[in-house]
Amino acid sequence: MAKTSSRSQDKSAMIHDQKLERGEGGELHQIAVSDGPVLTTAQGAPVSDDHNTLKVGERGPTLIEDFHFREKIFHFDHERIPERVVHARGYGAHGYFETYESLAKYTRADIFQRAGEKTPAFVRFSTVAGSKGSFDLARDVRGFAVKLYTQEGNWDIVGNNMPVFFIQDAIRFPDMVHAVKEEPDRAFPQAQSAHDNFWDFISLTPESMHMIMWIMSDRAIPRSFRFMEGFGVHTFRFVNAKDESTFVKFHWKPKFGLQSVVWNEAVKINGADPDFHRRDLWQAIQAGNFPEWELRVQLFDQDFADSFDFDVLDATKIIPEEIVEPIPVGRLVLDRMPDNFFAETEQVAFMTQNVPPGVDFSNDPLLQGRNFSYLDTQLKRLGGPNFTHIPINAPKCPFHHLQQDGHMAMRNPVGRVNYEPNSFGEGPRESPHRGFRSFAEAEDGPKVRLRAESFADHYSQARQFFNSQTPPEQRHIAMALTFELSKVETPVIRERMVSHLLNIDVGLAETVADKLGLKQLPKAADAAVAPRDDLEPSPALSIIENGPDSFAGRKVGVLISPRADAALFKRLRAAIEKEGAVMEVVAPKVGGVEAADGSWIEGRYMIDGGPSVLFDAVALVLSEEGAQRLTDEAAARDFVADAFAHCKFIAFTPAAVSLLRKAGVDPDADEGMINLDDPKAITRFIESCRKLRLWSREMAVKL
Ligand code: HDD
Repeated sequence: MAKTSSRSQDKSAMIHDQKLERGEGGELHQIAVSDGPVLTTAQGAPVSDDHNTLKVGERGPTLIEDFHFREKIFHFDHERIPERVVHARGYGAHGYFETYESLAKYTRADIFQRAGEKTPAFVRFSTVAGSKGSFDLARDVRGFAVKLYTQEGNWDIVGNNMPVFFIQDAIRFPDMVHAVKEEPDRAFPQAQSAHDNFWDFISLTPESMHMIMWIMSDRAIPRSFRFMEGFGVHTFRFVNAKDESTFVKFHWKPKFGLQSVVWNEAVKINGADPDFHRRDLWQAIQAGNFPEWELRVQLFDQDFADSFDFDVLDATKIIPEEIVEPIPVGRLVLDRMPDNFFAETEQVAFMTQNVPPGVDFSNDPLLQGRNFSYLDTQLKRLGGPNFTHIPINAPKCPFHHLQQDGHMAMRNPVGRVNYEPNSFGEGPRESPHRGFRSFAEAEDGPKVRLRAESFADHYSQARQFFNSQTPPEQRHIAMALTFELSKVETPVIRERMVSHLLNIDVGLAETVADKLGLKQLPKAADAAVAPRDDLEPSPALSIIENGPDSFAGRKVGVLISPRADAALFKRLRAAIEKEGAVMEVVAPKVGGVEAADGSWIEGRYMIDGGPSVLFDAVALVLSEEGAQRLTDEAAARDFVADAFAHCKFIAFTPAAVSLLRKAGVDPDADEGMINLDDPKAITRFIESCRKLRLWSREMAVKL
């Protein structure tokens, strides 16, 4: 019997390849496909049949000779690379950095020499603890890693959306990460810090207390990557052409202001759309609404560092923006999604040690340790030392070095000379003038394993952070601590945490202790340095104080019913779009509804596929009959009840009152409930939405 077969001989195949094509009216048709490029093996051999392995007879054993099958499965078996040990789940985009003015006075970094210069950039946002397939709205730090392809080498600012960190010395990082990740015997919880191991480690690590305030705040549940800040965290150095150094801290400020969700919303978003942040970035960039951040730098000299209340080398401390004002130096715009997620976002390798001439490190012991870890991890993750040959990691400036061979070498030297010095006058040479020169800081001292005493105050800035929050934000911190600690099974760990909170804010400690059912308050934790209460609150630390001044970039979910008022719907859409926001329509059925005037209103979601947690504000454009029907649907009642409980602005047609009431929402509850019966109501709705949430409602709904 002949060993070859072809799909034309395939008796069981009933379905032919199909392709979608648009007809003249824009409608999609399926058509059969017969031509297109010929499928080949990776070696280029054309393939005759990709659906059937090579067998002896129709029902006989498969032959090992089937090289196409073996190559296909072999490659599939090796599709995965190890996920990042932290920051496994991430999403990236391309863009550019535009320099405002020359910073030559402070740094010789080429990127800061010429006003208006654009430098290509790639940014990857991430969560820290969860695996690659975890959900986006975990309570977690967000990674904010920026790769700038400068004319003098790649510069990576591998930062987070919080300006401080859990630990002061890199040697503690593996313990901290082990503690937060799923517990090793049971392999859960996934992407959560709400478990014993994490809080055990934290409660035994007072240096983490400032970071704990950040991570229990709404900073840990951002509404969008587009609405969060980024920070380089450490103190770095700028070095100018005269080899003079200035300390620098990097801050990324989102153009559209800060915004977070509330915890009850985050929990529901994770079910409704686990890819909420990814989808948001994708949609914004595809729609041409390019996210943007301003880079601001805090610059200070040794005298300031010596006089500052805390050690500038301690990554658990900030320098309040009110003390050293961040100066705007450029803007980062993200305007293109990767063509391929794996090739770019997964394989991108960020490394703190990637700095160009003019940028240098400080002695921050966390940064010094990171400078080892990031190179090391890429070898494991990307499988060899040639990961800079992967296009996303390659510099975009001219480069010449003498490194060669190794796994998957893609760029191989030509010619005879692969060493220097050499007598042939070939090959690259060092440039003492242009090359990277470390700042010549004088160092002298005994070798010790010690933590400097200047790192010993663990509570003062935690207290300052708490005192800088608005009342709703303070409540959210208390609720987050209560939630997290309620999941801790070991009572002594819960108590130990409350003993730390007593050093931060007694009211906070009391609220949490009460919710945790503690019979009495424990003693305050011993503090190496007494917590200070003379630090001025810093308004820059509040999200609510730093929100946007427009509703641009946000989303309104409009719940619509059959026989709705089409003219009102159109006016609403026009007003939302004029504000630079997006409207998405939620309808009782896939496809949309027929309005009262017979026109068709296209729907984006069915109600249970488009719950109100996906939107920043909602509008109910319902007919009497439509509203009546919806009162029977749990998803419709939840849509309304959740929007109200999450303090969102709700606009509604008078007919929607029956649904509101059935959902337990009083249509006259507060100024966040906007009845669309008066002609100016749409304007009032949009103006209200600029505030994002009606926080004064929060006490009434007891979130
Ligand atoms: Fe880290 C990844 C940010 C401390 C070791 N880190 C990683 C990423 C970000 C940060 C944003 C993801 C990069 C990407 O998208 O590929 N890490 C931070 C910040 C820290 C910090 C802001 C403190 C200020 N990290 C830190 C320490 C160590 C590491 C102290 C080890 C000593 N981090 C790593 C790593 C990762 C990483 C294991 C995992 C994957 C990778 O590097 O490429 O090397």
